[in-house]
Amino acid sequence: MDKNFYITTPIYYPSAKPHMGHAYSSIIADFFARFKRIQGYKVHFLTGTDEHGQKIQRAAEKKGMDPLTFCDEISKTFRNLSKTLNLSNNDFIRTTEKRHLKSVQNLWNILEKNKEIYLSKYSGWYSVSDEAFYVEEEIVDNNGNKTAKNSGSPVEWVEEESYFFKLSKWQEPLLKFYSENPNFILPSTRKNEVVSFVKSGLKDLSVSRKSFSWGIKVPSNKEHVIYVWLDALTNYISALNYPNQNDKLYQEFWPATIHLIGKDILRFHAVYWPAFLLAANIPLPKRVYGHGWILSGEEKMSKSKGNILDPIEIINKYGLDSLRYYLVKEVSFGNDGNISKEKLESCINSDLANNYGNLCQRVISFNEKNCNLSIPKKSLFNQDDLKQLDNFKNNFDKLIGYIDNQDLNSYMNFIIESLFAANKYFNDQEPWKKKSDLPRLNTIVYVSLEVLRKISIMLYPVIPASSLRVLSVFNIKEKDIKFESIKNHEELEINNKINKIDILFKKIENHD
Ligand code: ME8
Repeated sequence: MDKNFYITTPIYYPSAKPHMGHAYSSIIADFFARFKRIQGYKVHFLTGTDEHGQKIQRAAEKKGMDPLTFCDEISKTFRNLSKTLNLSNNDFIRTTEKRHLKSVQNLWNILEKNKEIYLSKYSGWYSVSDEAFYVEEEIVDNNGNKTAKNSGSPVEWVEEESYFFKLSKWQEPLLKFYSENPNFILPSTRKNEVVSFVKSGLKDLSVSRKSFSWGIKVPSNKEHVIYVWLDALTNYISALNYPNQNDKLYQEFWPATIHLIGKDILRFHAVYWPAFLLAANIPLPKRVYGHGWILSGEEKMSKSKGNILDPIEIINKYGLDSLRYYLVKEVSFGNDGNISKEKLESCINSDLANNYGNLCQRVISFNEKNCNLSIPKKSLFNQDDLKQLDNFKNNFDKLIGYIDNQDLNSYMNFIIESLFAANKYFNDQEPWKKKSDLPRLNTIVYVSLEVLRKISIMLYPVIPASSLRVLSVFNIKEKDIKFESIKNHEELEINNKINKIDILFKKIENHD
């Protein structure tokens, strides 16, 4: 079995500070990376910033800065956000780095050598905000203001000499690839959009620009800079030291297991990127998952719309794990989702404080009073006990399947139901009435602690810091977490000491 797992986020434009949408993609990618690590995989998790192109050049000009200084500054805020979000990324790539430049120019040379690129002239619509070319049918005219239909971004007319990539030639091979690899594009509703776009006919793609200079130069013609998407997409292999295909990282992790992106950039990842790779004889990634948008009201949250919710502000007020939990659990993965302070507060109260926090607090304080903060000596498990414990073992393969199919919501529902069941079990068993039957009291506490351990392991990818706090009750360290261990009923060693824990999640009493 392939035990390597390579996951990437989009590399974000440092044209403005990061917002909740960026945090969302990164947190979800982190969830998968952490899950796969505790499942025993060797994981490479990449994120970074996409720093070339006209959009960045203009943003820098607006601030009166040279583009690199501008990028240095804002890229740093994305790097800091990775830390604030407690991302476990192995690398952070910037497209202004030398390793990337070398990789992009090499890919370009191969495409040119393979006669996949030719010089001609582009005339058509271009959106600087999307860094995308559009055909007439993709444009709407609102009283003379022309915008792209799908994104609403303004477009401008461009006419200039340009290199073209022979995208049209790859239409049939791409369709064949999609049909042979039905899970390459997910969710499947989005796959249908891509397939019909490709079926409707692919035109050759302009892959260089001449009218500005902020980018990677075409090696054979320094008047042109390479189209920012050809530049940006290559980050996924330049971070693995491409063009050195014998490099250990490249060998271990290419092709990528999953490119996690927002649905706005699916065409670039599911059409252009595989076409570039096919043309250069490089293996294709295994999956592209286009998740939905975080909306602000009914609209996409975006820098250009100015309706952003600052993740830092939310984290400062509610804590990181509350935000991580909300985004993983409350957004139906693959679809658009909403975040508001009210919804976040109600989620913190019902799931984190009243369910997880409550189980943790009551079992540990009961243990303190009755079992002297140690793992009690259990006796034989009865049917009620086994029902709690077996649940994890019996559903183990199903849970792994949820993750491998990116069915986050089923995974989360399982956790929530298990938490309810564990709280109910503790209530129904009434260990406080069993003081004259210590073997039974001890067994109930043992089972409850085991379930708390299992659920905390399941929650590790979602809320790593809080999960680690609970696991530290049992002296379990991060490096020792094994997902597989949720199958075992007797991991906790009798008589081992356990540690007390402060309130995990405070209930939010009233709005301000
Ligand atoms: O497109 N909801 O960068 P970008 C959910 N540099 N996710 C959102 C979002 C929202 N409201 N807004 C942004 C680029 N995102 C290119 C990518 S990759 C080779 C180059 C997330 O800064 C989502 O993942 O505009 C989306 O695809 C990405 O940020 C776009 O970030």
